[in-house]
Amino acid sequence: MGVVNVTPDSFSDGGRFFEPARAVERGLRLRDEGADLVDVGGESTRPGAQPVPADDELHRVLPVIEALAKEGVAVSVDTMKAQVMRAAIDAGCAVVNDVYGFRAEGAVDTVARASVGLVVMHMQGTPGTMQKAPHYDDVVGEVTAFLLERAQALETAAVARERIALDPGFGFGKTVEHNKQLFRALPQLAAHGYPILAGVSRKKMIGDFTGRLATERTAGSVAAALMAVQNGARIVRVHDVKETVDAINVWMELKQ
Ligand code: HH2
Repeated sequence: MGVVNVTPDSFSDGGRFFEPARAVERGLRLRDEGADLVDVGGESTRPGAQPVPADDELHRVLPVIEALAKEGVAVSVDTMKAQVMRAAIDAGCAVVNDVYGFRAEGAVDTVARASVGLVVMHMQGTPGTMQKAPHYDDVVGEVTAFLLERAQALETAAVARERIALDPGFGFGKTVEHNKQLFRALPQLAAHGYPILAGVSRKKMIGDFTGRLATERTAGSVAAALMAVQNGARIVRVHDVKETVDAINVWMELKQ
């Protein structure tokens, strides 16, 4: 999954793809570099980010989704809002990626009526406050229980199990230690049978391990994506598609 942030303030590429034409160009390029899915978002969820009104978010993402879908690109929309989900589905997106785990009012009903794929992510708190003091008694147990509960809520609303992927939400209300524990527990999470998505690309954790700025974290991010796949992730959400695809292809050829 390649990332296209149609935002002025995303943490690693804010402003670079805010113009619709540049966002579309970016999406096409990521597809050509080997992304099976292009994730279009209009609201930054970086720590401290402020919410964006639904109308503004729609104005940002809809033209980009429409143009990419018309070009045959499989598009996911990265949103927490039912209104945006509905419009994005009508505009041709194939997957709804919700960092809020379909807890917003109307979200479950909206996606239950469609046939798109769904990514359920775990977040403790909200982007505005989530990194202030993340706390868990048992991070792996609590995140797993949350994800299974949300998958169950979708299935109760008649969403087929095959449509659902789960994501522990690296960096969303988690310390580096929480992220490490979740990363090592990916095989256990995958054992529940849902495809797992992992998003670690350019995140603070990579910066902590390498001492690099967000724009210089490609090699660290590729290493983490490759390890996520080895730990059972079926989808990796990345900014650097070409490098990640190369790494995964080399690993697939050389592994036993
Ligand atoms: N991370 C970000 C955004 N959306 N979705 C899923 N499913 N998993 C993630 O880990 C994830 C996500 C944050 O990254 P980015 O989009 O680059 O930054 P920003 O939120 O600042 O736009």
